[in-house]
Amino acid sequence: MIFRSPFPDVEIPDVGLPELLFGDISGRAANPALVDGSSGRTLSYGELAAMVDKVAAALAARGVAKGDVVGIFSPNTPFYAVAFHGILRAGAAATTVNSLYTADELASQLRDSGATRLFTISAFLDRAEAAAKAEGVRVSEIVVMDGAEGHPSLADLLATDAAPPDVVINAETDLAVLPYSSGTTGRAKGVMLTHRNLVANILQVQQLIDVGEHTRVLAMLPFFHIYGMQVTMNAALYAGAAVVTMPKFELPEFLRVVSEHRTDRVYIAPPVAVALAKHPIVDSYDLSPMKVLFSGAAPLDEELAAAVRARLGCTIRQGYGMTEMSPVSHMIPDDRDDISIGTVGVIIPNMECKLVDPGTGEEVGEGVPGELWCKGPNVMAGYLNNRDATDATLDTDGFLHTGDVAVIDADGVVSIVDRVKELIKYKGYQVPPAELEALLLTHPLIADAAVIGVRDSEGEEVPKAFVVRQQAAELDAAAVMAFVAEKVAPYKKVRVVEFLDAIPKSASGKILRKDLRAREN
Ligand code: 4UU
Repeated sequence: MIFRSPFPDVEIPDVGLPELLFGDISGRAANPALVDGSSGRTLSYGELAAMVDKVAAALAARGVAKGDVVGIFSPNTPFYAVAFHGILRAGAAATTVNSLYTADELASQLRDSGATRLFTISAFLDRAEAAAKAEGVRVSEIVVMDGAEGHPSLADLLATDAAPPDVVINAETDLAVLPYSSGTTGRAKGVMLTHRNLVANILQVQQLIDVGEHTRVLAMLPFFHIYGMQVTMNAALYAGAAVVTMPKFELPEFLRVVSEHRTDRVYIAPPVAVALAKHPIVDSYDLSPMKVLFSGAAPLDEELAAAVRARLGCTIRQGYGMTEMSPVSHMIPDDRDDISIGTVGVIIPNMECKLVDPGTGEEVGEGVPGELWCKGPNVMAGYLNNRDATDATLDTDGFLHTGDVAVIDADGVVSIVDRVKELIKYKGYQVPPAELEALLLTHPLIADAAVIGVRDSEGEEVPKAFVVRQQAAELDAAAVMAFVAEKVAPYKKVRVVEFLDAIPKSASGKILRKDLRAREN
């Protein structure tokens, strides 16, 4: 049984993303496009579009062309958007890197994506330089946006007299971005999203949300992650909103920016809702400008959301998506107060879904949980250089197998109820168990290891490692956690350790994660 969107299809024009966003800004050239939440420094739409052209021209003059990949390793600032759209405007694809990555994690993504240039900021230059020197990394130049000795700065790129290159984007086939996601299994992989994928998703959500030139969006979620990139940056710029950037989440600064910059649409992941519901300092700020609080990237607890609504008097909405879907497939439209905030709402236009029993492979109907499969113009082209992973995720009918278990009710409202994939989400960030398992196995005193997500006392999902010690080895939980913490971004840390005599495995040697999960209940 196919479930369709309750909305009619929207038309997806055959244009590249920069063309969609900046092709006709004549009516809004003087309006604010990006505002630095810390300094208040503002780029108007006219300035942004001109800078994007300059960066594209400078990159083209340096030999960057269609088919190339350029990395961005930076926190959210207005200049992130300049670099991002300059890269796409030059015909290259942007691979966006998590700001918390260690030099080794950064090197892996640069190597795998084949990036030849990297944009960063001076505060991240140590990690960027170390990664650029790593074996197999092809980065030949690091642009330090705010400037650093021995590297070109963004100002240097903007000083070019060259005209923007005459690249013809084939929206259907040309890659726009290569964010990394582990998908349903294994390590992080490059997700090939075309211009059409990104353009489609922006237009698919547009009529479900009240975002326009009157809107001020808070962009605290990182632009490197698909949610920040597409929902808070690109969809907002398409609509002509002002995007107020924050480099990271800190509660007092977040509250100050909402109140002083009067952001009326605020995008968050669920842990921020916990702070908004409970923290005493919330009362010290005037949060009345915040009209809509939108949550995604992990399950939002309905009671928690209701507590935030009661305390702050704002409208709460939820969306569901996945990097591989550019990212949105379901959301609660702005005007649907009747839909429970504990659900992810309805199927967005141009998409269809199936629910499939993970045990039997049979399609199920209303009211019965099944793995959610989705199809639409926003679904990725595949994983970079990884045919097997692509084939395991995207079927021959074009349905993406999400690895999430959902239920759909008689009104077409969808709830996410479980996950059948390995992926762990810590505060909305992806933690791929396969990566931690491989790292644990490099420890000389560890014979075998498996990692799953468990709930901590606050209900937050955290990575737990099951570890088999080498014979007679002395190794305690603290040592295991310290070993991992030293090598990975902080959000990937193992937070619980249990020692076992053996890791449960199938005959073919696959870790039986469901047996490990069953031990937890
Ligand atoms: C339960 O996290 C994302 C995308 C987030 C997003 C998308 C559209 C947020 C708001 C929005 O409007 O992408 P990934 O690739 O990092 O992680 C995808 C996974 C999903 O497969 C699911 O397991 O993150 C989980 N997830 C959710 N789970 C994402 N959103 C939700 C949600 N409820 N609302």
